[in-house]
Amino acid sequence: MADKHFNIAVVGATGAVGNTMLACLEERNFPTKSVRLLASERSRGRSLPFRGEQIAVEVLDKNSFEGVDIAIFSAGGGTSKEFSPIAAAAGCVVVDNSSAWRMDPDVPLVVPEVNPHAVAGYTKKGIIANPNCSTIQMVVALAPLHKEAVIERLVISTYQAVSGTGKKAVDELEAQVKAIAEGRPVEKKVYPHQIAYNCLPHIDRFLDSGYTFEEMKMVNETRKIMEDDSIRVTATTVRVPVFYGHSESVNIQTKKKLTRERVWELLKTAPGVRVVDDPANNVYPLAIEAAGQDLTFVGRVREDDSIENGINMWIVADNIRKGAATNAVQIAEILAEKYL
Ligand code: 25A
Ligand code: L14
Repeated sequence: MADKHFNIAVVGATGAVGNTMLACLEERNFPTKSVRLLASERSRGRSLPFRGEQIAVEVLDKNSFEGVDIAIFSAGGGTSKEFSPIAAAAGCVVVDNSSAWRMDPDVPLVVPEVNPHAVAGYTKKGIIANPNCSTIQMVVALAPLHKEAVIERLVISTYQAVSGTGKKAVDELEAQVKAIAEGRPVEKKVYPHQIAYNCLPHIDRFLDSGYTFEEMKMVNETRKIMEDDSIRVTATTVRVPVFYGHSESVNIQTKKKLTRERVWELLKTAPGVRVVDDPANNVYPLAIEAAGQDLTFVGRVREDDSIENGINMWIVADNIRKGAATNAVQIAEILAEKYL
């Protein structure tokens, strides 16, 4: 792609994820010709820095995509549902971070370390979906194990940071911690319960089954990205008072036996993974250390002798970076290098 350069639009540029998308485009030296920043009416008049320049934020409308090659969306499901088809009709390829298109059979759901070939399917609707943050980091770590030993079942518990809900939730946790320290009453607007010094077994809406949408994303998206509908998955997703970085405890049952040493070996050469696993020295992945990084960190690898061919591990990544912005920019890189 040495001489090809692209007109890029970032929709939801002023949000937590949108902002980080700009940082990723800059850090990774994405070959941009121009960058257009789009957001809602609330952001009118703002500008954001990109490569040493201030770029004015424009209010998103149906004419925003003229001349744009790739539009990266992170403005929520409603905005994506309405504007992705408009952007695609204007001839640009959409990389969408919302949940709106992920399970559409005509929209590829891509994690570049796992199923980069799926990008080719973008031609059907002009849209590529970026998976849910918890799913992305998990499949990065699981794909090499699945390839070697065939994963049959996953039992997942997550410990998810408030930044997944956006800036307003980061502000809420901060304000609650401060209020408690100063002996003032706790105010809650974003979550139905106090999140400071608490754990909420509740992410996204509840379904009649008793599961949450977030839990079902982990079931359905994992199968779609790993291209194997036979993998059985059950998840409990939990919000914890952490600002950045999702942690996950994953119990894995495989068809073929994997030893702890073999898992380490497979993960040490896996793209996008860093093994952090020296428990004797108190070394294991931590959310505060993953924050700001693009890799997925894996540790606490153990054989689970309570089942046949079981492995336990602890998987941590920055939910705003690998869980959202980094993964979306990596998809745009594949488009730029191979398809546009
Ligand atoms: O549908 P989903 O997938 O479930 O996603 C829902 C929400 O989740 C976040 C994202 O929030 C999204 O809105 N999100 C999605 N995927 C995520 C992921 N993988 C994810 N978060 C983490 N990981 P967000 O806060 O990060 O970003 C929101 C951005 O979208 C812009 N936006 C919203 N509606 C829009 C729109 N842009 C165009 N058209 C629309 N209709 C939004 O811009 C933001 O950039 P903004 O202008 O609405 O907000 C700009 C500034 O204003 C502050 N603000 C927000 N709400 C209010 C507010 N200020 C005052 N009052 C408010 N009510 C914000 O802090 C921001 O700085
Ligand atoms: O990408 O943590 O589907 O509140 C929706 C809810 C991202 C995170 C998605 C949260 C998400 C989110």
